[in-house]
Order: sequence, then structure tokens, then C-alpha cells
Amino acid sequence: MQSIDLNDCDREPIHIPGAVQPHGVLLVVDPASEEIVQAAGDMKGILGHAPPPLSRRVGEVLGLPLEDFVRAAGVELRAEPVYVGSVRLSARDEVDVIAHRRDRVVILELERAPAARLSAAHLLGEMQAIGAALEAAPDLPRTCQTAAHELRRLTGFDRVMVYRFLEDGSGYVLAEDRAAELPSFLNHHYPASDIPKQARELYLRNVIRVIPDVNYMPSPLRPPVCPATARSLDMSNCALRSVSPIHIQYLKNMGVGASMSVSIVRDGVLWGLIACHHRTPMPVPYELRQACKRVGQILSQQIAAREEAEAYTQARRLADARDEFLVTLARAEGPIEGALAEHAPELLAIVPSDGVAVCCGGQVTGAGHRPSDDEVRGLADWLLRDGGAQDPFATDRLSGCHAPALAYRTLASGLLATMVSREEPLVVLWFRAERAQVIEWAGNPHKPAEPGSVLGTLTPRASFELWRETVHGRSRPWTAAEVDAARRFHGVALELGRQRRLEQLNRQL
Ligand code: BLA
Repeated sequence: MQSIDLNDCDREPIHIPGAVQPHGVLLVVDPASEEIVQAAGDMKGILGHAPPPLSRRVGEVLGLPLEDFVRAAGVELRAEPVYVGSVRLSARDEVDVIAHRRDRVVILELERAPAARLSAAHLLGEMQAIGAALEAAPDLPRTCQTAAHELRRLTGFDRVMVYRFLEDGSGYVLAEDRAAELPSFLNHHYPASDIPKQARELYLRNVIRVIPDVNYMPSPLRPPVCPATARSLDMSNCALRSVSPIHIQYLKNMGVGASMSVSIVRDGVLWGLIACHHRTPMPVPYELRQACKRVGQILSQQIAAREEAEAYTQARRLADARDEFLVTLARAEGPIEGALAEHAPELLAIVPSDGVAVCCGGQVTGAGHRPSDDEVRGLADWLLRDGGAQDPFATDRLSGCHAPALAYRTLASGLLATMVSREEPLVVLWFRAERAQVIEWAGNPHKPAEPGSVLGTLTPRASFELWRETVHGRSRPWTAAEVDAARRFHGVALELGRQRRLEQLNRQL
């Protein structure tokens, strides 16, 4: 049997495919001589003659020298593509010219302009209306739902989804707007290998890609190696970049005829994608792509604002609960350990949890649902010995790192703990119960790919049939604000403990 190495997916150099999608023409120009040194794409359809215009001056194709063309447009050529203008190459077709610099050459992409142009007034009006609709949505899921709906209305794709990445690189469909006759993909999960690492990295830098027709024949760059740089052409920022054949097969297996995706970026991290499908070919002209990019930006900003607001509100709530508890603690008589044990139920408010335990030199007290005293002691010993390098210690899958916890995983699959003192061991442990989760995968996630017909190649899974998996041993995860609440609690409890000991010493003197 052939073995499958999914790491191969991460290794495919998708930025140097050596070919383009043939709905346009790509010309590589040496800026010093303005000579065309490489070309690919639909020469006949766009330029009107089949032989690539190699070794010719680009001015002969555009009708005026590139430098003049760029100057007239008032733009500058950089690594980020810009719209330079449109030219009429034959009596019929207007062609959009998009240009950028890469590795000391200029890359021009020529695409047929749409028959009916959208006016700037129209597009700006749309952007304003979409911005307002996203802002008016009451919460994050409904913001995403609105974005899917609006982007579908703007572009006409059959299905528009907001796809969110999870920590392990897998992801799920958080919102969807689709043609009524299509089945829903809402809440379906997809394994990390469906969008491999290098693709996710590229999508962070280049935020939109379109495959107008998955049945295209890639058109190779001629010559294959760029004579000006002696290297393969880096097409990271090219709209016409030919797509990974594995991904093309994936889309065909899904019954998709055209695809577009727009990155959702938050704090320099790829948060998700707006993923669009169409059953038949679907061209997306430059100006519409720019509008979609803008929708992606607005959605990214909305997501950041809403997540930040939520974290802030939560942090405030936790701080209030902590202040209240510390007043109680300060009023209590005697050593801090005793006060903590006595007021254990109130500790549940400091960090929202199902149970709490205070373990002080082998003595256990607590409140809510928690493991037995012996089990808590075992856990505290383990934390003080091994687990406690990280303080606060937080996990939403305790049995994965502490095997004895398998026995009490229904009570405590989540643990947030802080080692208030190590000399006289004092550990506070908050627990969260198991939340068994049924995950609906689109196809078997343990077999995201199958061996291809050629040895050593992969082909994506053919079936996206729903595959239910029940995940055990996990709790609701601890948020950053909750972990921070435990950290702050540790700081103040430590200080209060010191003060108490000093007071006691003073009294004894
Ligand atoms: C790229 N995979 C992608 C892209 C998406 C997905 C959105 C970006 C390109 C595009 O816009 O079409 C995956 N599409 C999805 C998912 C949904 C969707 C999850 O609509 C959910 C609804 N793919 C595989 C395997 C490999 C693989 C096994 O299934 C590797 C062996 C690779 N996917 C792969 C590669 C790319 C990709 C290499 C990059 C394509 C490119 O940009 O060249």
C-alpha cells in the first residue's frame, strides 16, 4: 500500500507554478529596455495574434511606452499590483492593464474588461451600504452572515461562505448565503490539509484569488526561466497565477465550477476566508475584485472591533468580581490559606467555572463540581512538579497532558490553575466539565487525501459525505481574559499572604 504524506501538501511551491490561467495575458518586462522577456496566456484572444510578443518593446503592444503609460496614470509600480489603465487592442475589446514589480522585473497582467463597467459612484455606494450593514449587525456571527449575503449580492456567486480557522489549522463554515437549491455547508468542518500552510501564508500577503473556470488549461510561461533574473518567476502577487492541480481536483470533486476567496486578516493572522463557489464559470473583473477586497477589509475590521470589545467587557467583569473577592479576603482574619479555603465558593466568580479547589499543603477544600480530594492532591503535586512551569496553567483537554484525569474527565476536562505559593504549597484550581462535541466533517478528516495514480502523488478525497465525530475530553476553552484573571489573582493573593505573615510576626514580637 502507498503511504500518504500530507506534508507534501505544504511543500508544493504554489508561488512559482510556471503557468497562468488563460483568461488573460501575462507579460514580464525588463524595465531598463522595456523589452518583453517572458509571456503566457491567451495571446490570440487578448492581443489578437498567437505568437507571444517576446523580445518586442512593450510599447508596441500597449500603444505607448510603459513609462509614459504609468506616468499618465499617475501611479507608481511597486510589489503591490496597481491598475494602470485600459487599452483598446482591437476594435472590439478593451483590456485592463494591472502591473507590479517583482525581482527587478515588471509584471503586466492584461485582462478583458467587462462589457458593462460598474461606475465608481455605483461601487462606492455599494461599499458604503455594505459597511453600514456590517456595522449594524448585532453580533459577530450575524456580521459574518451579512458579509456572506452582501458579497453574494455583489458578485452573483452561487454560494458565499465565511470560513473560520481554528487553532490547529482546521476550520469550519461560520456563515453562508447560497442559492436555494444547493445543500448547506453551514457548520461543516474541514481538516487543515485542505488549505495547506504555504497557501495560508500566501493568502496573508495576497488577499484575493479567483479561479474563473476550474476546467482551464494552464498556459505555460515562455521561456520557462526568466532571462532577466535567471530564476523561475515568483507569481505570488499575480491574479492570473495558475492554481495547484491538487486544489483544482478538490474543487471538481466538490462540484465547483469557479471559485474565489478573500482573506480575513486580524492582527497579522489569517483569521479566515470568505470562500465563494459557482457551479459554472464566473469571471470576476478587476474592479469587482477590488470591491471584494474592500468588503474583506471591512469585515476584518468589524471582526477585530467586536472581538476586542468582547474581551474588554469580559476583562472588566472579571476585574469587578476579583475586586469584590479581595475585599472579602482582606477583611478575613488569620492566614490567607484559611481565608481562601473558607471563601472557596466565591472563587467561582473570579474565573467562571464549574468547580474550584484550594489545595494547601495536602488539605483540600472547594466548591462546585470537582474531582475527589485525592485526585485534586494528585493534580496539585503534578502541577508543582511538572506542569507548573507555566503559571497560570490552562488547558481545555486535561486528560491529554495528565493521564489520571481520564478517570474524571466528565467533571474536569478543563483546568485553570495557579500556584500561589510553592514554599508552603498553595494551589488554586478551577475546573470546567467535559463538553462532548459532535463535529460534522465534510468527508473523513483522517483521510483528507488518497494516493494519486502516479506513485508519490496525492489526490484530494472524492467524498465530502458528512462524517460525524464525537470529541471527548474537551471543555469550553479558557479565554485570554480568564487566564489573565487567574494571573492577577495570583499576584494579589501572594502580596496579601506576605502582608499577613508580616502582621503575624509583628504581633509575636
Ligand atoms: C487552496 N483550499 C484552497 C483554497 C480554499 C481551499 C478556499 C483557496 C483557493 C480558492 O479560493 O479556491 C479549501 N474551499 C476550501 C474549503 C472550503 C472551500 C475547506 O470552499 C470549505 C467550504 N487540498 C486538499 C489536499 C491538498 C490541498 C489534500 O484537499 C494537498 C495535498 C491543497 N488547497 C491545496 C493547495 C491550495 C489549496 C495547494 C492552494 C491553491 C493555490 O492557491 O494555488
